[in-house]
Amino acid sequence: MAKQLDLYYYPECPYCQRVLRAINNNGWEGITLKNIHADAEADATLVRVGGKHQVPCLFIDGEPMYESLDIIAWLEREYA
Ligand SMILES: N[C@@H](CCC(=O)N[C@@H](CS)C(=O)NCC(=O)O)C(=O)O
Repeated sequence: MAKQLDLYYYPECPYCQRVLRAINNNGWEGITLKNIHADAEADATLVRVGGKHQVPCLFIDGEPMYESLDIIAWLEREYA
């Protein structure tokens, strides 16, 4: 079964832009985008589950992964 992938981000964040660019350039599909500046519940979930208020954060089946370069590297492997 496919993993549930949720990317917590906000548009003004350059590290988020880096991840979003990689997603768009590679045509990776099936990633749900959660804009924490537009979605208060997502903002709260990020801190409650992830433990810190930092974006980008990719939730992989509910498990948070921080750091844009780690996220891109993980996605490259997943979508290879
Ligand atoms: N090294 C991190 C840097 C991430 C980072 O600094 N994100 C900023 C936004 S650009 C952040 O979450 N700041 C805390 C906040 O906005 O509350 C990465 O590459 O993902």
